[in-house]
Amino acid sequence: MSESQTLYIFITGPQGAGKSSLLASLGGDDDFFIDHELGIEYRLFDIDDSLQLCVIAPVDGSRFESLMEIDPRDLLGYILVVDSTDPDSWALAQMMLKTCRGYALLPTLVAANKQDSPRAHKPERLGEVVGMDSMMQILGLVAVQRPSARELFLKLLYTVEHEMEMLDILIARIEDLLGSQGS
Ligand SMILES: Nc1nc2c(ncn2[C@@H]2O[C@H](COP(=O)(O)OP(=O)(O)OP(=O)(O)O)[C@@H](O)[C@H]2O)c(=O)[nH]1
Ligand SMILES: [Mg+2]
Repeated sequence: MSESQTLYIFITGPQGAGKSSLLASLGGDDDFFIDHELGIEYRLFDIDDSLQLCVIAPVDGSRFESLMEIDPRDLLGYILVVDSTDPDSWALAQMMLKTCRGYALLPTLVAANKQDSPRAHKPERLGEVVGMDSMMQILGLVAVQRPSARELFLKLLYTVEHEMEMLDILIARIEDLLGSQGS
């Protein structure tokens, strides 16, 4: 019998950015868990008998033990939630992102949250400050609104899929090239 596997998406971001709101908006109460001992909040999606997707956020956003506990091979990517109304928090957000991507360089979505607020800066402005890198995208978010949360979450999954497709194309091309070079 094959063992069941859990894949992870890690949510990070400064205090009050909207991490818990995002997790809450991604489904109902039944699949949402808070583990006070481990200091994590997470949501589980049962994909089938052998696969689960766990979307996880530390209760204290400045702690990364829960990330380091995850085998990088089981990590699909990151969501950095940032308060678009609070530029003072953006430098910290940038450091948090560096910590994650230093652990494992993976697809990353920067969520410029609270776009419903009149004080919100545009996602592009946040992108200029946090800095855009490979496998990174920025998207506006209203974490307290379910459709917005869902769209953002799917966007990360599409980004992961895109990266995998790129690798498939690369492997096929290299196989071709090496094959045509003769023995
Ligand atoms: N207007 C608005 N308020 C939001 C949005 N997302 C979150 N908030 C509010 O911002 C506050 C902080 O949101 P949380 O989801 O608790 O943020 P957090 O990142 O989990 O914060 P900590 O757990 O303290 O690190 C709450 O009062 C939310 O209701 C949003 O999209 N728009
Ligand atoms: Mg929280």
